Amino acid sequence: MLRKYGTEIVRKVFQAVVVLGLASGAAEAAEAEPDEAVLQTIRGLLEDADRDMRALGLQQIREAAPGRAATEKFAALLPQLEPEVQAGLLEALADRGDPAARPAVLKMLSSKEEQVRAAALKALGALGAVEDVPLLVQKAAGGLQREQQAARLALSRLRGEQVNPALVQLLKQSPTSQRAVVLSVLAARNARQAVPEILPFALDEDTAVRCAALAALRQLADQSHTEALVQALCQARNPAERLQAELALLTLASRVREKCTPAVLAGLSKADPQSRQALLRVLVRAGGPKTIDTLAAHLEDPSEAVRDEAVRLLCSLEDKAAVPHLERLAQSKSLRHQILAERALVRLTGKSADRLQSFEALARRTLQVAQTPGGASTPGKAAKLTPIPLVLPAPAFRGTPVPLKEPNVEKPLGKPRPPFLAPEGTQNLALGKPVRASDPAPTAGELDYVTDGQKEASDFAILELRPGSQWVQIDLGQRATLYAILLWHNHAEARVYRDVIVQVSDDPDFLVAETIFNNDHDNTTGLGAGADKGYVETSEGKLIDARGVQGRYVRLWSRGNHIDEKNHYTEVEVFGTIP
Ligand SMILES: [Ca+2]
Ligand SMILES: [Ca+2]
Repeated sequence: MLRKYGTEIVRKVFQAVVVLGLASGAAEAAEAEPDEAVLQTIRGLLEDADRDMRALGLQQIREAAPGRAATEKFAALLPQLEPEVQAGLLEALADRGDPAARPAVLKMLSSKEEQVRAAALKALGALGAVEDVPLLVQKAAGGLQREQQAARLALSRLRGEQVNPALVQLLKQSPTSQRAVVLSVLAARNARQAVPEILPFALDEDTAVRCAALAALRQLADQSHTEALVQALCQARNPAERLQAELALLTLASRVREKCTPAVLAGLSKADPQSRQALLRVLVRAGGPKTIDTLAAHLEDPSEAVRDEAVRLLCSLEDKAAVPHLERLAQSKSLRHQILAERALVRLTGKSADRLQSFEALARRTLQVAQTPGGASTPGKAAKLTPIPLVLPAPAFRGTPVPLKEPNVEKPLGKPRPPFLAPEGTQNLALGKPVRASDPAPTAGELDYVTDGQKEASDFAILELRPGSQWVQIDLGQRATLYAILLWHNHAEARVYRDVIVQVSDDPDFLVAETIFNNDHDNTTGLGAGADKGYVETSEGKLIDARGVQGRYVRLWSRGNHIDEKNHYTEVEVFGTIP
């Protein structure tokens, strides 16, 4: 291994190993005065031109020469080193974990080099004290991006019983610009005891603060805070905030189930139509015997939007007790309600799809006249084509084994996918957009995971829906021209998801829809047989050509995968332009 180095380096390594080896015996007495020869050797390694020699020196700082006196001598080297080595030494001192280095680390915060300042901020996470909280908050809210991230990380790691109380104190006193940071840090620190102090900020004057408080409460709240979250939902001043409040309530309902039902029902009687729709979704998530009766009562709601939502939710239940209500809806005057009810009855009771198909044919005739056609549009000749900007997650496995027994699966390309060209200005329109799913109570994860930009393979970042044919649906907020859809189910393993179908529509219930991908070759899902091939899940995701189709909603179906019956989503990106 040492062959690549010259004899000079071999000699230095040999010398260092001898000196450090001799020292390791004496170093047991932790507070002993450090061996001067050891310190000199380590210093020499840090100043060496060779990268591996410096790494050896840093390794020694992490592990060798214990004790406060040695820490102080190592820390005293900081001002004399090159910036890159300073950053490395700061990291090594943090790993060493001796707070004796703190004064020297604080001095590095005034370095001219951003990487050094960021490394010093990060090191304070291990070496800092409660006194550093205000400074770290200031840097996490101000500073350059790298410093902000480092300060945030340090705040989430800082130890000591006084840290959370200090953060709560700052929450009350700090300027508005810093409050959102303090709130997210309290959430990252899992500071449950801070919830009473966080709650009032869910109704703060400032939108960013309200959203940060709701995001923190999503993580920290328990059933006793349901009423406060319902109030925050009902008082939301814009769609983004209402979405945050709903997600906080949905996550809470997944955790505490029916225990949150009384507060949700109480809120429902006073809420405006938009909040009523959200609260009905929360109620279904919580489950319990009152769900069906409450939904049935809202079939007579004065607001048409709430009535539609009650129908959708009733039709999403896996509960035969809903069947009598569905049968009544199937006889109603609304074509939308008839179709939704028939779809649910086919799924729940196995009844024939004949009646459903005649309703859907009627919808195609009537709705397509009312709407502008949703078909593909060819971009104008002037449109310049350019590769769409893709950012791929890290691969979770090497190679792409193909499950041999799975029918209709394409062979992996065996090399990176070629760039996909689309008109200039094409971007991911799905990021942060609201998501709904056929399963109103996912087994794991949350709806916003589908469009939150996090696409690394992780069990903690996956939405998991019940078995059977299930879908997720993204609301782009307005009609768009779509060129590509990039999706990841669970790419931690080489799974093949079954019956993947992707549709685009202008209608939230897909009464009329354009299918842009379908590998259900034997029509199990009942949306028609598709000619597309199955594929093996990888970190590259599946890129589907949307061919310029227009629509506001994108719906993605699947029916389990070749390993288990579950339906997973890590991320969906929808590349397009707003006309
Ligand atoms: Ca995600
Ligand atoms: Ca099939």
